[in-house]
Amino acid sequence: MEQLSKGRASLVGVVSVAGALAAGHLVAGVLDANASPILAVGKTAIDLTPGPVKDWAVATFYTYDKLALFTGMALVLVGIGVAAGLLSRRSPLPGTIIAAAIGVLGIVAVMVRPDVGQLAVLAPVASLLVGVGLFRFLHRRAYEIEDDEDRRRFMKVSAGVVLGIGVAGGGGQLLANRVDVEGSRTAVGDLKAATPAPPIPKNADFAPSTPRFITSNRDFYRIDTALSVPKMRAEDWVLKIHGAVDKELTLSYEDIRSRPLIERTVTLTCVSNEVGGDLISTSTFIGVPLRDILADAGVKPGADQLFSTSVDGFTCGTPVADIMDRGMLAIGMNGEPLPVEHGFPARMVVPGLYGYVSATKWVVDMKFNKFSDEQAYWVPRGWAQKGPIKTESRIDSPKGFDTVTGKVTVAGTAWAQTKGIAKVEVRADGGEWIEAQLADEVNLDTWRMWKAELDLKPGDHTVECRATDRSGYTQTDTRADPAPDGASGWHSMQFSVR
Ligand SMILES: Nc1nc2c(c(=O)[nH]1)N[C@H]1C(S)=C(S)[C@@H](COP(=O)(O)O)O[C@H]1N2
Ligand SMILES: [Mo]
Repeated sequence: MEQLSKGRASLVGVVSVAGALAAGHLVAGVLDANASPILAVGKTAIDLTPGPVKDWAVATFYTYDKLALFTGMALVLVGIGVAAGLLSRRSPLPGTIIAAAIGVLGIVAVMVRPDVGQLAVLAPVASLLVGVGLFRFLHRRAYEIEDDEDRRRFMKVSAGVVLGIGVAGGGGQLLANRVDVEGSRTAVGDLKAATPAPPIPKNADFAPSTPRFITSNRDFYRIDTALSVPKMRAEDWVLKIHGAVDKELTLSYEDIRSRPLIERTVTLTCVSNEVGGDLISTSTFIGVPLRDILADAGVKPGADQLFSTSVDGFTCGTPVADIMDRGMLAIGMNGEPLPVEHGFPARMVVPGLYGYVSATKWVVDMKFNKFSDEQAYWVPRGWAQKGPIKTESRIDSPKGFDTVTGKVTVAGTAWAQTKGIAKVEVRADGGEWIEAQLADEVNLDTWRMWKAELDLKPGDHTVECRATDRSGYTQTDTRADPAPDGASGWHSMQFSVR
């Protein structure tokens, strides 16, 4: 045969790419789930994504940006497979070189990750060997086709290989999931605080015009760079506290759980939240004040940053003053152990600071140093080193472009964590500001719901809101994008009255 048909050449390329990934995924499943070349390539892609693209992805897909990432990766990989095949219609050499080059990239991608052990490099090595071997094997089979008999045999062999890929990939996935983190959560059981949070008053929200005051664990917003949720059992968790301290500490889950637990109702907010966005939720967290734990370590006076690291290598820099004032090591949310996506076994919570500078999930390492010594994950990516939450408010109803009849109740949410909300005002069509009625205040670290009745004539209207916090500051109308230190501006909503 002179050269392979385009279809057969593409098939050889795509099947080889799939085989390489499946082999790596299987080996990673045995050794270390985080070493899977699929995850390593994806995580490296996330880490290298320029800030604005990442913001756009978060804004567009919210937490589904991972699905988009995987879909994009799949399309790119199929494209590479097709290209490798088409370039190799006469000789297997171009495809072999491409397969080897991608394999080497995979090895590098795994080696530069801080969160995988040294053996993990065997996963992309398996990918490289299987990718190159499979490509050459299938290419030869395809090249040797001379009659219908050969053709049938080639299709059979290809089908067998695809089946093998499915088994290897699925097996790798099963092995990766064998860490029984849900079993560990169940074994922890319900968490009871020695010092419970005061009960939430019935008039703390205006649901269904506003969200419920407490967000259920299932509905709590989720933002993280983790492609696959880190799976760590409580019994395997250790927290290391070191750096500028008098005494290094290594704490187990039991060490934390056996302390007198406290409960605090806190509203968490993401710095990526747009004006009017929903990357904000409220929960009653259970845990231990960090101040108490750190008393045993003795933080040296020169340290101004708590540099924390999660089991998957995310890092976060928090001012020591805020940690000592109100930082918490949380192990539970709303009476349950933390859900796995929200940081089981343990995370940090510091009211008043955006999540990226305060709320490390799956936290395993706390180091004390100076802000000038070391930058945490988002800082070199264009976000501010300090991230206090801005006083903001949001209209929750009516929804945009709703048609309402009769008197209009405008309702929403306002927040100014650590300061508290003193007043919310609403105005229609640029007219007079009207003071809204506030729901019961729960504490200064949580959001506060509001509502106002407006008498509006039939037709189209635009309503705006603005909050004033207890320090006397009224939220600015100056619009700012989320980057570098949080969005600002008045939220507005357009709707019609009939
Ligand atoms: N390990 C880890 N912790 C993390 C992050 C992350 O990417 N990895 N993201 C932070 C950000 S940006 C926010 S807003 C909060 C969100 O916490 P949640 O997902 O529980 O709502 O987690 C913080 N903690
Ligand atoms: Mo965030």
